[in-house]
Amino acid sequence: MKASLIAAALLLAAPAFAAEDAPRLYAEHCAACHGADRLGAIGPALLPENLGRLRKAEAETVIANGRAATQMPGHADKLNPGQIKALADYVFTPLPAVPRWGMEEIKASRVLSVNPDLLPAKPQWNTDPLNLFTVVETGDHHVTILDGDSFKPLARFQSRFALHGGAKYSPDGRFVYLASRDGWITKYDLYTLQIVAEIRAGVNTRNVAVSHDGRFLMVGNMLPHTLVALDARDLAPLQVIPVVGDAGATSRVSAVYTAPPRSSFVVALKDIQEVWEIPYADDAGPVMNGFVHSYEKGHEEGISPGGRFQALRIRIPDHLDDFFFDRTYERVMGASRDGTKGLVVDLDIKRKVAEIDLPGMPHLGSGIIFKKDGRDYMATPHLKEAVISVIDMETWKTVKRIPTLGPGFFMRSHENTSYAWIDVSMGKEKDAIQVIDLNTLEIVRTLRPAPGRTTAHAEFDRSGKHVLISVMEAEGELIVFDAESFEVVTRMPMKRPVGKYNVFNKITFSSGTSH
Ligand code: DHE
Repeated sequence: MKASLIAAALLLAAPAFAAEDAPRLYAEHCAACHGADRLGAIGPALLPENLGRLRKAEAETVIANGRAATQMPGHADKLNPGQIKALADYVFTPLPAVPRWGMEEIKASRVLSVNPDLLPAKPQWNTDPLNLFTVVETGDHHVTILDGDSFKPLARFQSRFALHGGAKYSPDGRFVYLASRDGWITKYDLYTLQIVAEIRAGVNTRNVAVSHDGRFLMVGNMLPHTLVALDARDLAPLQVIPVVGDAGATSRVSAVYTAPPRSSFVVALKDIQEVWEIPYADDAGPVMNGFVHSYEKGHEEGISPGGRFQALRIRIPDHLDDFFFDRTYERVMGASRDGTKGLVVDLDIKRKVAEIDLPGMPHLGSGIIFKKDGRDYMATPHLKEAVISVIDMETWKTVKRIPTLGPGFFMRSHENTSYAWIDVSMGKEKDAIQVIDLNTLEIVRTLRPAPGRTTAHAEFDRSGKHVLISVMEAEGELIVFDAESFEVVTRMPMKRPVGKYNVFNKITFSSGTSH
């Protein structure tokens, strides 16, 4: 047979995956995590406007091999190259209409369960209100409120689907705010153990920040490309801020955090090379030479020049997937997940002031600050490298790379300990927790409290005497360690407990934990 005939025969024999197969393949392999409507659920929204920096060829590689440091598995064993290509084409095809999620829709979604003005002034239980932990159990989408003295639960309630990111507290530690990947923000009262209000601020949400004065929440969305300001009292929406750069390019939000001494929210963006600062103090004064994009209360569409919250935009030479403040909150260390260099942006000088050697997907949001010989150092895990980087916060030089048993997600310490606890859950030795002596910068202990099971995310109690660790499995557990002897104190069964957040450590902005 001639070569051309063989080719034709092979072509006929190969299964044809026409575009119409893609919706079926999507429903079968993708919808459970990314939503039947492609608008995101546990996984992000899969729309051309949300795939950002990803190219179609890279999308095919991700579908085939999975994505490091996420819950995205590889599909090469289930799908052939034709099917993978059909799926990549499909997710790059625009939806006939992306649902609008503006002020009107946000407002209509709000559920106010309790009048915040009628809540009793004191806790309805008798334990240390500042040593509570909020524990997020994604196994069955519940939250446990745990007494950090007795390690007994005070309450357990159903949460929204797939909470992600740290629980955030009001400055007095009374209220906890939770964000779900599908846009819901929940306000929960720890004194009376009940939900106060809920609102859907986005279709696909990144995270939420609480102003240090307790008045405002700022929600960062992946879809639509907006920031949404809420009244912390009752979650009433105050303003929708479109995330728009030069020439009308819009962006997903990478993260929004509060900067207490600046009375502002600081925002990193996935698709635009800018950092935004949004002041919230009443006397914030005029916004300097930044561009103002705001969406005033009552405005339905477009960009208005006014609005309570205005964004000052700082141009930078990279996209930031996450960032970390120095102790003064004047400088932001940021990094793109696929880059090799981190950068330092000075929020006062309003430009990049240094570069940091940071390959291997640093997970900056999980970093800690600690003092050694009177100097501030920052330490961060990497999602793709078996190492903890230690960075001098004056020179911005990487002074040490501590080899670990594998890449990891989280790192924690506390003012009353000289140890930092890390997980190595992104590598093969998922069950190991390692302890670093911050004086010698050496690993001094490797613990395997649940052999063979994924173990991650440490958080200290208020005193720094105990460390809580998660066995992140469907039938998982929370394990409490003595922070000095490394002995197990107690264990509690939980349903995939992902994160736990101590009230005191969060509201005092402990340098050993995230804020
Ligand atoms: Fe997270 C916090 C980004 C995947 C569990 N994660 C955060 C924050 C960001 C972030 C920006 C800080 C938000 C905050 O607290 O305000 N996470 C990302 C990603 O980009 C990444 C790699 C991919 C993605 O899916 O978006 C990712 N994260 C995961 C997971 O797969 C984890 C392990 C399990 C899950 O349920 O999603 C996970 N992320 C967490 C946790 C925190 C978090 C537990 C809060 C840590 C803390 O102590 O504050």
